[in-house]
Amino acid sequence: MSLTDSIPNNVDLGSDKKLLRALEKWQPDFLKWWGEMGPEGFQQDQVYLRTAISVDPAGWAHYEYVKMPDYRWGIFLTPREGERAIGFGDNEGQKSWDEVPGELRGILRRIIVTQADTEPASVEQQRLLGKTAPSMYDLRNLFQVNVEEGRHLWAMVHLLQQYFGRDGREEADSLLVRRSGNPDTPRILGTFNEKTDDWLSFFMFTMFTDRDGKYQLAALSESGFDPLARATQFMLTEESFHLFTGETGVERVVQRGAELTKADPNGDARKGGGIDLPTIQKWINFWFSSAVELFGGEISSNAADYFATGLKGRFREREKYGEHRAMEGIYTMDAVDGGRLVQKEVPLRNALNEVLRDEYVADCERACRKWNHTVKKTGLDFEFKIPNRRFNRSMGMYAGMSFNPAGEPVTREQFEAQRSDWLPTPEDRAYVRSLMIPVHEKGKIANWIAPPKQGVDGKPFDWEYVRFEASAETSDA
Ligand code: BYC
Ligand code: FE
Ligand code: FE
Repeated sequence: MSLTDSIPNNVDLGSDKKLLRALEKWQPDFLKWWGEMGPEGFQQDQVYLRTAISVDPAGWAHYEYVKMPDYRWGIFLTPREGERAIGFGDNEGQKSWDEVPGELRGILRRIIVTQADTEPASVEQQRLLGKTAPSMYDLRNLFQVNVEEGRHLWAMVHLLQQYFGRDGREEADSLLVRRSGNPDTPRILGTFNEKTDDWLSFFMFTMFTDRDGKYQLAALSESGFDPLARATQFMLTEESFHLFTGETGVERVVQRGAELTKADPNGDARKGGGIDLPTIQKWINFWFSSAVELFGGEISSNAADYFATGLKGRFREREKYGEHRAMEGIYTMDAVDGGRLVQKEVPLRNALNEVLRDEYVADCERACRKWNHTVKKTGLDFEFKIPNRRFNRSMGMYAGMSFNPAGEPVTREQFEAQRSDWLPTPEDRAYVRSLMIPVHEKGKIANWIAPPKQGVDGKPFDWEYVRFEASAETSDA
């Protein structure tokens, strides 16, 4: 199969010889990386996966059994609707760019590289999880997320190779060299170097970290650099499944944890082999506080520049806002001044990271209300809370001070004294890890999690989502 056949695309790859050559050179390195850093084991098994094959909203993907290394990582840009103008910032109303404007080359490359870097990072973080999947359905969903993050890397590498010449090709190579958690060559953003080695963490990651992805991609889908806007729009189509995996995954752990709490005479879910709700809350506290860092500093001249130049807009900039310059506005935030919280007025353009973070926090709180509804239905009296954004920060304005989950200032000593109530302890992690015993048989599920309400692609939960070609020993080795 030629490369143009093996890469489904709508970017006319066949006729762009230079791009084709660059991708032909990069593809073997990508596959080598996938072999080394992608899911460990299962590479010879047939997984029932969705593959993007077109940009038609009614039928953009199809499902089939495929071995992961044979997955067809394609390149798709959402089609343009007529002439597009830059939607915001100082260049509002001018024609959007089909090529990179010389003066914006550096910052645009940086944004694309930062976005790109997260995609392989997440695959690396999740590479061992297949071995402990709680069900065949979850195993398949993990691999679906993994191959699509791989495709997101392709989407960004396409931009780097097509629009950034030799620099872009070098950046594309470096994306396969950095490694999540490696002290010498780490991934760029903090969260993407955290361990994600238990399934509760996987669900938290797809709930909270992939959700940062949704908001960042949405902001980039407003971009005046048209290829970036269209690439990220299409990535968002796939992203909703990742968020679904996280949000419903947490919900299923909550459901089971609540059931087992009710079932135990002393209300101890761990007695029945489940995850108790206070432990789930600690995982929420950890992963939410790690993910909110991804929005950057509260007061940011970078964010102001991205907006002013028309590279990165607000969430749903075109639909939600009537005024797209954001020159006059003032944003009032809780700032730290001499160890105290004070209200501070910030020019809106410098507060745009915070504006995006607001959207994100509201979305997380919506999901949390759903989890609480699930708990309530079991008759248990317990409420989850999304911690305040100031809690447990190591970057930005709040980093130098300590706050409790409600966002109130506490001393460093108070924080340390209560750390084990708020964040996972080594014992909590060991307990959760002890539950991570693989259940790979069709229709079966681990005891610590409830089954999903339905399966994937109209199939039942009890369906063969993975056909193990190799012997069980080999695939589990
Ligand atoms: N870790 O003005 P500041 C996804 C750096 S997730 C480490 O505060 P800025 C996905 C920053 O680079 C979405 N460093 O921040 C999810 C700067 O460095 P310099 C990924 C950090 O630049 C799951 C300095 O601190 N996409 O897709 O406004 C699975 C101060 O900068 C961090 C994007 O992020 C951090 N957390 O905002 C798979 C979109 N935060 O200049 C995929 C592209 C900040 O001092 N990125 N720094 O060297 C951006 O738009 C911006 O880079 C950020 C940072 C919003 C991330
Ligand atoms: Fe992604
Ligand atoms: Fe994702």
